Amino acid sequence: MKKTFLSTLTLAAIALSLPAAAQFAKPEDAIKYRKSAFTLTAAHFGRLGAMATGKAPFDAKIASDNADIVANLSKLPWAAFGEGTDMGDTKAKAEIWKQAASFKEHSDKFQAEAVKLAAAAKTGKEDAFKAAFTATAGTCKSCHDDFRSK
Ligand code: ASC
Repeated sequence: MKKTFLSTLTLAAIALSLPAAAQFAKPEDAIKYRKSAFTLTAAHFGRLGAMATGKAPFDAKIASDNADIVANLSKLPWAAFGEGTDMGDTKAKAEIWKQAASFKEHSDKFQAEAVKLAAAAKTGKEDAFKAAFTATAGTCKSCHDDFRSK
């Protein structure tokens, strides 16, 4: 009983410390993790994009729900760019590790804009949402331009 309680506490502590301390047994696990996070991000960002570009009608609730998800997902990939994860099934460029400070700036910018996008979506104002979407998409693009292979 006591043991079960302790391991529950341990598991809870581990879960709470994620993603900063995300542990990956193998480099390919880290690569799979970050690609999964980006795949989910693209899916939810795509739903926002459809509304921002008029391909779907603007719906404040849908925008807010998806933007919240993007803001949360935006925190996840970065802990999975550790040492030794530059090789394998990845489009990650060597510059990520060679220009680590710049990569961090880019990832911080995306996270900050994603939070602003979620706030803008919450206001229900379509113009504010569109402007924040464009700003966030710009951070995706500039990071991809510098740090992701085609
Ligand atoms: C998306 C998506 C990206 C970004 C980027 C923004 O919807 O999948 O990678 O937006 O195209 O410029």
